[in-house]
Amino acid sequence: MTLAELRKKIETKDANLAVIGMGYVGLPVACEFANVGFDVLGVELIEERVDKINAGISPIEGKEPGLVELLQQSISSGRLRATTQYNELIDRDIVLIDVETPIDEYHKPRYEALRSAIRSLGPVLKDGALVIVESTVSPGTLRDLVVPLLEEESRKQLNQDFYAGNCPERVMPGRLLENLRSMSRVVGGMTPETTETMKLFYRNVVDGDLDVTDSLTAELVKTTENAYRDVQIAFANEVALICEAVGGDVWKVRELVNKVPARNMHLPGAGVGGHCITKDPWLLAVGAKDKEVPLRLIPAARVINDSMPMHVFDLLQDALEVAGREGDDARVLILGYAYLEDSDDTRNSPSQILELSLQATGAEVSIHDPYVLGYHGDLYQKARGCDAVIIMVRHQEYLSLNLALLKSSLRTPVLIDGRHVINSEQALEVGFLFRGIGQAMISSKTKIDKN
Ligand code: SAJ
Repeated sequence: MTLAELRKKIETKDANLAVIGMGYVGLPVACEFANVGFDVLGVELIEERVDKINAGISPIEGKEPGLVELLQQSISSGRLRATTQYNELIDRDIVLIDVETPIDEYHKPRYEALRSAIRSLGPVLKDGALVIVESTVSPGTLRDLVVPLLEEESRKQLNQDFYAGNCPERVMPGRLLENLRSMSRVVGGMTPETTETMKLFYRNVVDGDLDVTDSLTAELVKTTENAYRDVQIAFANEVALICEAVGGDVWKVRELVNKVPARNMHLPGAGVGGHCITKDPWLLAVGAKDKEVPLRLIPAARVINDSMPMHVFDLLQDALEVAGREGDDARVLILGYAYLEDSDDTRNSPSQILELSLQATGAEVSIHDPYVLGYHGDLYQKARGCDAVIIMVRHQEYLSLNLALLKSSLRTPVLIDGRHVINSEQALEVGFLFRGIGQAMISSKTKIDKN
């Protein structure tokens, strides 16, 4: 099949597709294309997940507006089906690859899932098929890994017997469908004609801009857009540390800095979690490192952001010392275990690092999070008898804390604010020993009354 023939089949929606990897990215994509009339085969290794999908049950935790209904429509219309069997891909015109691409402790990409998907796809790859990598990969991966492996496993030639490109995902947990439809996408084929064919295909589900370019640029854009955010957050965090040291208030500083045109100082905080911002800067860096490019800023930003949970730990230890409560017999309540406000997603959460560090000192740690299973409950009850409360996530519920009630519940009134939720003056008026990221150290002579 030529690309011209494939474009005709896309226009009449006779082109069928497969989505390899039915997770946060693959499932919504499969549902969206099925919903606009394409025949979609979802390929997934985990049998239990396949069964759930075929029964119209979403395997994704957390609230995803519209996803369950869309999945049920797609399954009942017969346009979406899931399987564990790669040999069913034999008739697929378009194959989307949405598998995980994590990094290891040495910040190297782990492409096992990607390689395994390609090795299974190769032998059954249809003549003239279009393979699109949506997973986030380091720049050059399609050219240097995906295509050569696919040619070897399929015994086919790129741009003769099959076509390939990148269209990096831009989804966000909690807004999977909304982002998929509205966010612009970068469409990068290995040839301009492949790119045009991909654009025609994605126009069926994406209302946002489809920015056409080449495959390498698409890989660079995706990893750069997240590395940019990580560096910006690290800058804000470093300014916060300076403000603490010199007696300033980083929130006031940020407000006034951002009044200056072309300034966009991000939010300092208790750390950077999630599976995008923590990983993509390393994916961007790895390509350059192999070429001996002296990378200093991007790795440094990761180090700064990864250090912030321990900075919160230090603020707590300082406050406990002033309060005369040693770390090893302290009882601490962490407010917020997800990595992001009003989310239940705990991947790479800064709170997990803080919890482990506190437990290592012998402190007794309890956790409250209205979204994360196992940590629900009345936070004032949980605060009873504690020596400190630490706010790690800006969940809606924490924006209206009853400070007087919270203080009366505590054994020692220490309040650490990792996300600028609390007005420090109010905290002091109520009698807390307060420490906030980016806010001046309250004088250690602050008089406090222990309950
Ligand atoms: N964070 C800060 N300061 C900030 C912004 C975020 O400390 O100024 C922290 C958050 O608390 C969180 C982490 O960084 O722990 C990540 O927050 P995020 O808002 O970047 O959320 P993510 O990780 O879900 O990032 C996604 C990304 N979207 C995609 O990859 C498609 C990212 O590119 C988006 O910029 C981001 O959402 C967004 O804008 O919402």
